[in-house]
Amino acid sequence: MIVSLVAGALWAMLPAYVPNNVAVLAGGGRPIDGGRTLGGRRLLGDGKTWRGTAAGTVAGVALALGLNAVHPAVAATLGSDLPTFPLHAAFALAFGAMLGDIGASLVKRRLGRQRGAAVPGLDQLDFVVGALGLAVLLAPAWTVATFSLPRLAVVLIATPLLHVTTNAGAYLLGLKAEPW
Ligand code: CTP
Ligand code: MG
Ligand code: K
Repeated sequence: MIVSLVAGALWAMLPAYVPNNVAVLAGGGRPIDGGRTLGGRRLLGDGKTWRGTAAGTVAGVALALGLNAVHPAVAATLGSDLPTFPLHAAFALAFGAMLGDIGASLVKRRLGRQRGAAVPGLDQLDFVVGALGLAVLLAPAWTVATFSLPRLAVVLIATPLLHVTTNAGAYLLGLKAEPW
């Protein structure tokens, strides 16, 4: 019961988890803000690039399509009500995750935090808010049906834990400049 609840919540969020990690691997090139500043500070900073954002979004959508393909087998094993991902929901989760992360950088720069500075809480949940927010806008019925309150609670508790461990791992592997 608890296993299928946690599995369902993480499965539903996977297309939102992958984009940020792919952006770390694929990032580089032209920053989205093109170097522009606001009040003497960068609008977003060099850590938010077109390439990272596009690659992260494509990866999240591709992952969702992959999950759709293996859905019958996995659902049979887990015996839970795992969702499949309509294309617009997949896009909303993946691109929304990127938008949430970009929004957080906008906020961090306004607060005077340099690129890479840690802002606990914001760093771990920005992409969840972005993903679920865009999903509610673009795929409202799917989102309400998929993210029951228990699943939402699991997402809010498990995501920061997963985020902290994957980023620490990426740092230890030399893929990321900071461990957060
Ligand atoms: N990245 C990217 N494009 C994005 C998000 C991330 O290219 N939309 C890449 C960048 O190389 C970035 C790295 O992934 O440096 C790590 O992402 P993140 O921790 O979100 O960025 P920071 O460099 O820490 O910058 P910020 O302080 O603005 O979050
Ligand atoms: Mg960072
Ligand atoms: K971030």
